[in-house]
Amino acid sequence: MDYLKKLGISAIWLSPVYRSPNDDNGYDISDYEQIMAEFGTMSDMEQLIREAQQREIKIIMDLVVNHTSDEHPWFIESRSSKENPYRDFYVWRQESIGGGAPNDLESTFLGSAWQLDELSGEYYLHLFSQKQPDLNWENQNVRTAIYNMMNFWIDKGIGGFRMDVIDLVGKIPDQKITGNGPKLHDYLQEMNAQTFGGKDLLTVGETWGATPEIAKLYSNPERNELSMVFQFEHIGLDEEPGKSKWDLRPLQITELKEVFSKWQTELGDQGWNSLFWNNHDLPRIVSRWGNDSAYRVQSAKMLAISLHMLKGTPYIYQGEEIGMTNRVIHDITEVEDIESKNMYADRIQKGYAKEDILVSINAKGRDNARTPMQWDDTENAGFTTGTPWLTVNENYHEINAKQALADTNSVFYTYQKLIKLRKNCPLIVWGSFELIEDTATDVFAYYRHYREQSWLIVCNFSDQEQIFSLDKFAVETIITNTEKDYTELFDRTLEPYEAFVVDVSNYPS
Ligand code: TEU
Repeated sequence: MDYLKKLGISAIWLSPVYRSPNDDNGYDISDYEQIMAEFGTMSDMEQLIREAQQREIKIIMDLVVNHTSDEHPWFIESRSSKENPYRDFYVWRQESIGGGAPNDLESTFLGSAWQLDELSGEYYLHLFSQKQPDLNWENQNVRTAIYNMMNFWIDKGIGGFRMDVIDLVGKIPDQKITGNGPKLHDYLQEMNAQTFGGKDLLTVGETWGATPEIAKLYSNPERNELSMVFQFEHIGLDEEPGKSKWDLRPLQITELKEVFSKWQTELGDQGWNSLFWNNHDLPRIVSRWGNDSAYRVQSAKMLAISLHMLKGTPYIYQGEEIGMTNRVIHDITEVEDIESKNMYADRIQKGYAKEDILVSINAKGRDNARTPMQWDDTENAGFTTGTPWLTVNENYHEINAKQALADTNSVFYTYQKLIKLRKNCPLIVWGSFELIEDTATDVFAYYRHYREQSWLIVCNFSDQEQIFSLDKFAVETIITNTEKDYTELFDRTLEPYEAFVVDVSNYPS
């Protein structure tokens, strides 16, 4: 906690820590009001919240309410008979007229989204694993039970909620509508009124299907829904269009610039975005769009600067702040994640070569980023004296928090400085965004303008030198990943992954 305080963050989003049989790393909850035994007890949790409060850090809980575990008492009751009062807590349907599943909806983790329950002969819906039955949000009793549970946590002093796949809760499975269903925003307004509304709490919706227009529905303060959204448009840019996340193609920086620019400008004053490169579902950014060998430190800093100078609320995934890299896997037996395991089995069956599937998993698998935090160079990187869930990345001897803290040039201090700048500079929070279009393809350059102030941000996204030229002088260097002087901006050669931010305001003399 003191390490995070030193980094300067204001809140911690915890992935789910509730009781769970761990079919999907805690995203399958069997008791919302108990802590997973592996993590500790409720009194440990209360201590965590207290200790965080003392350091002015808020604890954001992961709210997973599209589905529960099939081991949740509600589901155990629900499947016990058609007459049970909890039957309608979940989405049960009869087989289709021709026999078999009610329709061809598919699970995110592959295969049919419908599972036959032998006892009643009916099918239940699971948009994720078979052990994650979907709750029936059309049932008012379900919504009330969820709001009561949220209030239980609010009363404990948490700082808000990250809402797992919240865009799915308005689904109409019979019409094959999953995301952005017609009642979604009514539900969120109801939730807001009955739980966090009017309180000093942060709420962020995980909304894979959000466009800027949809993001405004969630996050326009006048609508009383959420504080902000996670939208994922930039995240799919290295995938073959129309195929899956496993079908890879190289990232085009031009497209990345277009997507960022669109989100920076289109929300206007009517919505709020979050800023992130990676999370527990995504590969580590330095391995993905940076360079985790020769230019690890340089590219990690560049990626940090390019993102943290944008408008929105930045999120840092544990270890990103020290430039942690993807773990390399050599065989499917090293993988725990249900998504990768199911995809592997599916593709083997379809005749793909094992090596090709492993290339996809090493690029995009969720376990890439889920290895333990690298604290120091002792056994298990100082993370545990027990056996960790996943083995520690073997590079922990070189990359760890202790080493980063000792090196004033480390990635850590770039993040620390960026966080401090944001807290002190209204320009970063509120300034307007202007893309500079006339640059080399791999250079992302933009202005932020606020009142009479203008900052210029220039980032080289490639491992090659690039030319950047502007007929202007800078009055001050704000942050950079080099030792250079940036007064003169005309015809500059950028090093691989160079990044700098300078004040280019024309102050009245
Ligand atoms: O993720 C939503 C989701 O759709 C992911 O499965 C995502 O599609 C995938 O990781 C990208 O390939 C949330 C959680 O963040 C994830 O960890 C859970 O597995 C999922 O919901 C189910 O609760």
